Amino acid sequence: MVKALEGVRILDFTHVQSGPTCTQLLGYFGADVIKIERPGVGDITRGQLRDVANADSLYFTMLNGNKRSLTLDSKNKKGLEILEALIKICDVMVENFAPGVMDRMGLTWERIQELNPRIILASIKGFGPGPFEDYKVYENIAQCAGGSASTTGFDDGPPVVTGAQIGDSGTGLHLALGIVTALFQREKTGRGQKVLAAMQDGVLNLCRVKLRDQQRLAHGPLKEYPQYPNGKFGDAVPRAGNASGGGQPGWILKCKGWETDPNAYVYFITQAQVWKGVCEVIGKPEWVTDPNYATPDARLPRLMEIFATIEKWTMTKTKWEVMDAANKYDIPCGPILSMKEIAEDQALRETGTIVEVDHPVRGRYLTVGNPIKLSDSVTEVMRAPLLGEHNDDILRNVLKFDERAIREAIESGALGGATSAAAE
Ligand code: CAO
Repeated sequence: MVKALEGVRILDFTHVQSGPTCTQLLGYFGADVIKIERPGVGDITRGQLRDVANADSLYFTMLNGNKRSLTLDSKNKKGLEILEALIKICDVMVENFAPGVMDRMGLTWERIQELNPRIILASIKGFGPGPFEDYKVYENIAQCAGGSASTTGFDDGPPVVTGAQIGDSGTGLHLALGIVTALFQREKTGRGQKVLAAMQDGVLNLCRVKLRDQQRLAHGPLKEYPQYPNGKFGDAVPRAGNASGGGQPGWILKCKGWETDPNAYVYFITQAQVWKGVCEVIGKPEWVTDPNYATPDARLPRLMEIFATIEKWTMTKTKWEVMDAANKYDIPCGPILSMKEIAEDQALRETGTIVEVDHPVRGRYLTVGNPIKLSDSVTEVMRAPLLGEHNDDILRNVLKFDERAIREAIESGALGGATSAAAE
């Protein structure tokens, strides 16, 4: 079966998390991803948070599946020559270096276009054009600058960052969409273009409901926020704890075993359409007609009291029992799943969302497969490459170098020392 992006060749000059998530996703869809790494060290994540001595870390292996690795010193004359030869035959070049790094390598947009006018140059930066454009950025900085941290956490506590990597992996996703869109446009124009995804912009895009609330605030209190009706609203959107961002009030409630299990909780939603069911399942049928509870508007000022009552019921059941009982009434609710529970989840494995992969050095590991399912393009998750594992393969089969050219490349030091072919 032909894969969606088969025939698309990606020059992957990314590192750490944001860029690699983007190119891994393109690899899942069938693109040929050639990852360029600095000889000797490679992507810095290979050695970060190591759990198995001398083996590439999970940080690296879970972000770099479905890629080939070529070690290349871009500051070596021959190395730059090889890089430029690859630019000529690739459809997309992806990078997430600090601002100015590509220009310092001599790879300006003008030079890249000169080499290949059809190429798409896709970049992740921390900030878009403006006062901070030259700054380096990591995940949590983007969460703070994009509006997520100021709106996450509880009202009486400090701003909080979220475990979901919305700055890195979130921006990687944005960039992937930009790339396939540019490829689609190239079908009509024949030209490449630059694609930029700034991490601050990506986080803000995911926080757009909070910018919505910022504007609503000018017209009165945010009635679905826990601050209403007793707390105070300032001039900026406050942290809303676990309140739902939409029109259906929700909160996280304790379940049976919460005293010892930190994840014995459930997210419970009191959506207007299922209010009757909520009243029945928690044993409060009188609330269906009681004017203090019967309508969404009547409930808004007493949401916390309502959730406290619902919690008395959820605390008598496990999160799975709550989910089961609530869904019988079509009441949406979410068990708080630990990473241990997710890692062991059979259904997620069956759909390929969690995949177990073999690795020659570290042994078997779990990774997240393709979260986007296409009916006509099956994802096969392949292990991450060893550093420089495909040096020979790429010179020989992609760049079509003959024996002499390969020898010259090796002798120039562009690929690093003899040890850079780590796969041997
Ligand atoms: N051969 C030779 N040199 C190479 C090379 C190669 N194959 N690959 C990289 N380098 C060099 C670069 O040329 C650069 O050198 P100069 O500064 O001398 O020009 C150097 O490595 C460092 O690049 P960098 O500044 O991008 O790396 P850093 O570790 O200092 O910063 C990061 C990392 C992530 C903060 C920065 O790259 C950045 O802000 N990127 C954009 C935003 C982003 O993606 N952030 C998310 C990262 S994931 O949390």
